[in-house]
Amino acid sequence: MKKVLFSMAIVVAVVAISCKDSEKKSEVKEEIASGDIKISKEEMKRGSDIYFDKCAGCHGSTRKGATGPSLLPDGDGKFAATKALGAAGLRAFIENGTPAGMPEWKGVMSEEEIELMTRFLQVDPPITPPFEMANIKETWKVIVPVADRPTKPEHNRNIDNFFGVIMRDAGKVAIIDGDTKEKLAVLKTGFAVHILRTSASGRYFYSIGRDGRITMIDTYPKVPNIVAEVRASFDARSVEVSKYKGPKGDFYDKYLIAGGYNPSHFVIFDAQTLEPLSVTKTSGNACDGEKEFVEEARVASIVASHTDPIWVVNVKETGMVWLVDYTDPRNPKSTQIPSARFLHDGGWDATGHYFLVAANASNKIVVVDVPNKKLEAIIEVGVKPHPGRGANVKNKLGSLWVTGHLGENKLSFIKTDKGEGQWTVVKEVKLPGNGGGNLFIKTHPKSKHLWADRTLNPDKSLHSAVTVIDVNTLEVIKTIEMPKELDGRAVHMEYNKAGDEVWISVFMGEKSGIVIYDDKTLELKQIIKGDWVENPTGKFNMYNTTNDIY
Ligand code: DHE
Repeated sequence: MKKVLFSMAIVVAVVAISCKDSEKKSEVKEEIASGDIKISKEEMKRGSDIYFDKCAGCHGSTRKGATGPSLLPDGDGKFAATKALGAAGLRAFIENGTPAGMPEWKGVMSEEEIELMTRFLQVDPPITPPFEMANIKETWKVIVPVADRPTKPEHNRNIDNFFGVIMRDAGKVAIIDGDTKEKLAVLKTGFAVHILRTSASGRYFYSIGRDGRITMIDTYPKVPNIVAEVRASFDARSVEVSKYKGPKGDFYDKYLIAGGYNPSHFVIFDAQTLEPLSVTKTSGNACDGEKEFVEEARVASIVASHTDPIWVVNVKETGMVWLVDYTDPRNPKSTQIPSARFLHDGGWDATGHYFLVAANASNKIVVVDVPNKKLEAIIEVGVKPHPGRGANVKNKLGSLWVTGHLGENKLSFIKTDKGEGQWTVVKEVKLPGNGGGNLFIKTHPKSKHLWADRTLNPDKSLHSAVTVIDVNTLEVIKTIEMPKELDGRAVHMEYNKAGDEVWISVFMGEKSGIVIYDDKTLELKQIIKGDWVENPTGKFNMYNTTNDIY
């Protein structure tokens, strides 16, 4: 992990996770032999698990390539055949990485794992079994039926200021009272939870893991509990609720959508019970070039509109933004907007009219006019933009939406106001030191500060710190080292409801924890740590997540 060039690939590198308890992800063939290559059934299973954990994020679940090249025995006409590279060639790539952004795996993967992967990658990829409506239904469990759930909170706590915190490697989500900082529950949610979203009424947390498992957490009982579970796919990153209430109907807490990496589809559920209602495949023509048909078209971010009964579903490999109308969830109608490849994460501008999403492999931000269902703009930014949901600030330059970058040291401020300069980068800010590695930024309408992490920067002094920028002057005002009693990388900031505290995770080191800063004074307020705080990643404040405050 030294000297690596940063790209989305490294995200996978630094999050090397054991997948032992995950369910079967691919069918394992009998003994496989291809020329001189021999690999047993057990090795094939182990190779599939290593590939799922460390490689699939960039090279695609079926090895057909994504932000990284394909890894097929006979090539795909664009990239070299793995058989032609042979064990020595593959080993060179795995051990040393590439200038294009593949990280060095030597020292991260064991010698035995590297040797196995040089054989695994030379034989045909395992066949992924189907995962369709019938399979999804088999995984559906209602643990507390709706009729048995409390109709009002059984406590006097302030649910709006509850935080759901992901303990990624433990496969758990902690619910913390943001007012008192007490741990209320630590719930087993499944393999490597990726994100949480909250119900439109601000009552439930929904988690989605990299194994596609959705867990629904109720905050009304004295001790928050899991009330339903279902699995949407083998591999997933996004989940979102319906957030529209207006003349077209009341959809608060009605439907839920989950996006699949593998299979490439989205599934709509009843948001109260998690009963699956429909599955829609996202494979299709790419937005550019020769109208290439893309089978593995993974669903990246999904965000709900507050002004229309619509989810914005961003399909990575095709570069298509789907606007999915959920008024008929068993037969959803979609408008597909061609944009740019490869779509990843994004969020709303301050008006909630425009959705801005990173096309990270093409170094662009795509702007979609959601109510009018059309592409508004495509903006060139820096190398590998990674906004998270972005951040909205207002100053003398106007209303600005911000993205950071994985591959370059800069934050880009995009003007979103109508008039001159709209949809252009009006300011770029350099963070301290060199190299990219910024994953997330965050602000709050009541704050004068914008916070930025450097999680994937190789320099310890940068990845264990966060930088604070004044939103009026856009000057860097302070870089804050995480407290010495913790050890790891600082990742992902979240404000409390009042907008006067910032919570930051410290993970991937010897001593993890959650660090809370006073947003006005920038002084440390509290460290939340203990045996139950295991590699925390994303933190989601109930009120801010429900209302898309960032
Ligand atoms: Fe994430 C958001 C995909 C690695 C923590 N991540 C997202 C979203 C996508 C995504 C598509 C947007 C979801 C949405 O808004 O609907 N992330 C991926 C990957 O494919 C990738 C690169 C590699 C992988 O195989 O998972 C990846 N992500 C990471 C990490 O290494 C992080 C730091 C820790 C982890 O979970 O392994 C990480 N991703 C997060 C977090 C968010 C996220 C905390 C939500 C940010 C928010 O504020 O909304």
